[in-house]
Amino acid sequence: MSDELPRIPLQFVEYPPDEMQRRAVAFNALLQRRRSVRHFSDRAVPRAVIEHCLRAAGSAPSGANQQPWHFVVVGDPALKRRIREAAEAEERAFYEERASEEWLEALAPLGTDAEKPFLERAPYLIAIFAKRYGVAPDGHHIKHYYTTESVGIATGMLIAALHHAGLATLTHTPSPMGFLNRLLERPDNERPFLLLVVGYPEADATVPDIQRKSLDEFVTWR
Ligand code: IYR
Repeated sequence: MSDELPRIPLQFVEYPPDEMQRRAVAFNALLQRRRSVRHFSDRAVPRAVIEHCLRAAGSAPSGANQQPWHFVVVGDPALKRRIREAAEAEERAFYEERASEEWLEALAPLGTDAEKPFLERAPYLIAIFAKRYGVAPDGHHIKHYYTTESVGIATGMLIAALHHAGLATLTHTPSPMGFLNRLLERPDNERPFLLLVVGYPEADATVPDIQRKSLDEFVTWR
């Protein structure tokens, strides 16, 4: 007996070249407006929008289609507060002791510090976990392939979907993030990958005046 799945027709949409060009230009313009935001409003965000963006993220390609991710959406104020407290404790240790001079110098232009009020203020925190291995119903472990790549792609798609929907995000990586397993009651096979802060920006939010590399700085054609 073959383990191969039945096959179905591909649902592919082809655009004429001029429309393809317009779409590529428009999508780039959209993504170029995305910025990591650190000043969040406490305005509520419709849960259904988050759900659709998560569905989009869940469509990401993954190693052997194992979809080795789990997303915990935190809207509960008490839980957000506990996450903030735990994250700030790690961040204080990072900024005061753990970070090398070189790392602190790299971060200095961004003006970040150990204070993370946005973790309480933003309406949603999405904790993203990478499943290092799967667990079958009988308890045996299922090896996962390309877990980091897969979860990274899904996270990128989630960030793009949220931005496209009109929401601001911040990729936050308190290090280490083990406290997320404890606070969010996630099992040992799940490794915290990233904490995504989601909401509207504060009306007077500012961002550092960064520059993005130009195409010829990061692309080679052969
Ligand atoms: N996790 C810390 C430090 C930090 C590290 C990098 I690399 C950044 O791009 C930004 C911050 C923090 O969140 O402040």
